[in-house]
Amino acid sequence: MKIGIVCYPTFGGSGVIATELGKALAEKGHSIHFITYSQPVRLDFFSENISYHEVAVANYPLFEFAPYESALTSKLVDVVKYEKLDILHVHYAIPHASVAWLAKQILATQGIHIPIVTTLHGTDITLVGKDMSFEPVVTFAINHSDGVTTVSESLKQDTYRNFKIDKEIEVIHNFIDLERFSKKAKDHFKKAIAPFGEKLIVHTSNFRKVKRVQDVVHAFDQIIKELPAKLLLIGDGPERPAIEKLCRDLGNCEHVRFLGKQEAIEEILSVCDLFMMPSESESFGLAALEAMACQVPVISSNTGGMPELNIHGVTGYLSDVGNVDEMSRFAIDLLKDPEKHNAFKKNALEQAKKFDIHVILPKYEKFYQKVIESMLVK
Ligand code: GMT
Repeated sequence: MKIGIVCYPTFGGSGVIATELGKALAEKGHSIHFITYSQPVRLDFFSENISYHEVAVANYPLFEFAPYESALTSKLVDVVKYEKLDILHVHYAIPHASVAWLAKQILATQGIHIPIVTTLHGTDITLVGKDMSFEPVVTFAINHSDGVTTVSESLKQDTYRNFKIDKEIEVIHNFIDLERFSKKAKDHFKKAIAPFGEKLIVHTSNFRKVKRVQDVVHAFDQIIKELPAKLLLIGDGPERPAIEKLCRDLGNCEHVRFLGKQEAIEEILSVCDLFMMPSESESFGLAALEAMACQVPVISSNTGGMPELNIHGVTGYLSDVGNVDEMSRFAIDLLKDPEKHNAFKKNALEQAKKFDIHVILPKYEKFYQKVIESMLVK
């Protein structure tokens, strides 16, 4: 198939999933066209089956806000038409789903009928999408997509709850490349960062409010009262100054390392003992899946799709959002019990295998086929 993929080309989960999906589809022989405003971060190699089309927005003194959506629409029309795409797969509803719909209308006037698949990723539904300033557009764009998927059952239910949707939604979970994300022998790194055998607790995110990184720091503060540990905070974002201030106020800065945005995250995860994800809302929790694939158990909130991934008492523990005391108790209990910890590490990997890219990829291929065929019937 010739597939166009539209996504945010950043470190965010939706961009990562879209890029990895495109790369895997290309490996299977499909012809993939990424259409984004800059090169996706994980698209860092050459493949004969992958093309990248950059969306450039013309600057003009009249524009206070650059009209990205118009530029993206025109680019989609161009790529679909000249590359003769079979299907367009857009990730994240805002603005990609409505832009794709407009491109589809323009193409229809030229006798080209392109099917649109929209994948909803989380905050496009649970946070920003339901805001009054976006809701009518999101509702319309979902209802007018030819196929809609969500990355968890929970997100599917949230979509039906928050919007008036008359479309059938298919759940296709996030996935993981287990060749890349596996436990690597990086003991020298562990020795450097935890020279006295301290336990390593890790959190990765974009440090937005929704991630509640401060809960990680508070929980960690309780953990180090019980056992020697270090906290690795990976990523960056708007809450970083507040998180740093909290460490200073709690007086635990010497045990907390801010590692910034990291590419080879699997190498760091490989030496960690526990992953924490206390998010306010989380449609799936791709970062937790990456940790689990590297045999790191997860302490998370029980929000959104987290219970579909993290199994309470098996791969880690789930607590109510904000229940920092319970999260730290679970962490201490697990880190002090080597037998249980080892069992959870193995369980985490077994659970991650259910989301192996080789299991999930055919579901997308089948879904594309179904959507294309349903268009032919019309
Ligand atoms: O978590 C973020 O803030 C990034 C966001 C995105 O859209 O890039 O991630 C969402 O999509 C990921 C991939 O499908 C999911 O694994 C994350 O759980 C989801 N984030 C939230 O729902 C907060």
